[in-house]
Amino acid sequence: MNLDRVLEDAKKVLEGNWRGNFTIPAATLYPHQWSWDAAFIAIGNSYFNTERAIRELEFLFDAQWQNGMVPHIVFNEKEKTYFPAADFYDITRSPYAPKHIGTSGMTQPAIHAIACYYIYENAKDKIKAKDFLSRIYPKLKHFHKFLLTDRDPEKSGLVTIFHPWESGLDDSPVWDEALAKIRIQHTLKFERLDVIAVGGAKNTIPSDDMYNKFIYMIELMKQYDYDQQKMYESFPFKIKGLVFSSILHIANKYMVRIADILGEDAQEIKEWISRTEANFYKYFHPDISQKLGSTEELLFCNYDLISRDWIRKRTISSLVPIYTGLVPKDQIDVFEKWIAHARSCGEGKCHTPALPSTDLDEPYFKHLTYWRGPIWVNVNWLIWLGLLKYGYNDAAERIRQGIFELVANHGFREYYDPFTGRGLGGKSFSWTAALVIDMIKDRGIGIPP
Ligand code: 2M8
Repeated sequence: MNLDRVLEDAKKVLEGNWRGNFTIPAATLYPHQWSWDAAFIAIGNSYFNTERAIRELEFLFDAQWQNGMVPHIVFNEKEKTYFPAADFYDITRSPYAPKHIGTSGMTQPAIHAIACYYIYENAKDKIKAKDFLSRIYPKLKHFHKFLLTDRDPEKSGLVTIFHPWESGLDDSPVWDEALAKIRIQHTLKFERLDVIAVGGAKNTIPSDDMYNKFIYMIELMKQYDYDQQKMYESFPFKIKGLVFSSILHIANKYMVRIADILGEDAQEIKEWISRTEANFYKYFHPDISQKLGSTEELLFCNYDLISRDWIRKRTISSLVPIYTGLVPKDQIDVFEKWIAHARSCGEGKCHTPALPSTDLDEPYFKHLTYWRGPIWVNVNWLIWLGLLKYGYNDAAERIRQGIFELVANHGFREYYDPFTGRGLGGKSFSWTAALVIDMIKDRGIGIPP
């Protein structure tokens, strides 16, 4: 495989999606700036375009809410191909929302501190990069504090999400039961523009049922005027997010590194880290009396704060915590076996060793549908880094090569059919390109501390 060519093609994807201040995830389908996409994209750009990577994150954080929330979408008002747009969110209802630009009213995983550290590490001009760090650091801290106060009144060190979109793994089977309990009180009239953007391939995007709930939940957030405290009291969807909390834990570790570079006191961040360490198992391991991973049901699970129960679904979310480094050494072998199992279940059916988003044996697995089965590069990237951290270099390399094979043969797509490798969803997809750049460069910057 010619990785030099893959690298050049990946750069071209990022170049093509650059819009002057930010990078779109993919043309037509996602014409605005998305929060965690921006962080992944900045990681890719950090290798060859420091300024652009910095601009990407500064533009995003300019839209930060006064309560610290970084919105999951920053809208480009000229673009009309995406629904729901700024007018639908109507963030003017919140006193904390920015006035100069339209944003969504929810957030997404906090990968940004990690991206900022990449920018510093890869920058040739360290003075400029340090200047950037000093500008962004208080904003990052404000964001993390929002997540660990407004979204964690329990002081668990783990983040509560109010909408599946906040997880980033939109229609994952993980949310099915929680969504089923939400009753749509009045039907909203809207047109699904994503159907048009994927050329009518309805089986590759979330079902209408799910999508109607997603939109209805935004309507509900508006009824709360996006008031986080009130939402915490009675919003009908409240889940301690496993992937979100895993990422935040590592982002806090990178915050300590950034604080060291800047000579800042990291005491508060270290306290957040200790909180997460103390509670991760309590919230996310369904039966502490039994060993993690002794069955697949005993892997990590998201925790539903409303039903007060673990969400026992076999999806890639359960495997992502290898990225946190919180799996004890004596249980990590078993954990790694489940990672291999997720790939090979349905023996020989998978096209490459990259992991599908849902276990192939489950009735809710769908090989073409968004986060219900296809392979996504960003979650594979997290697991790749987690495996490297624990020294499972061969297993990590299999995933890396699997991803290379997908992009080399099927292009930089949003997601891939695990059976055939066929590319699905958005074309020339930015985070796929950005994270492939990181996997090719393989400098170890992202191996969690
Ligand atoms: C997908 O989510 C958006 C809603 O935020 C959508 O379906 O319209 C998800 O894959 C999410 O993780 C991603 O950030 C976004 C843009 O790539 O698309």
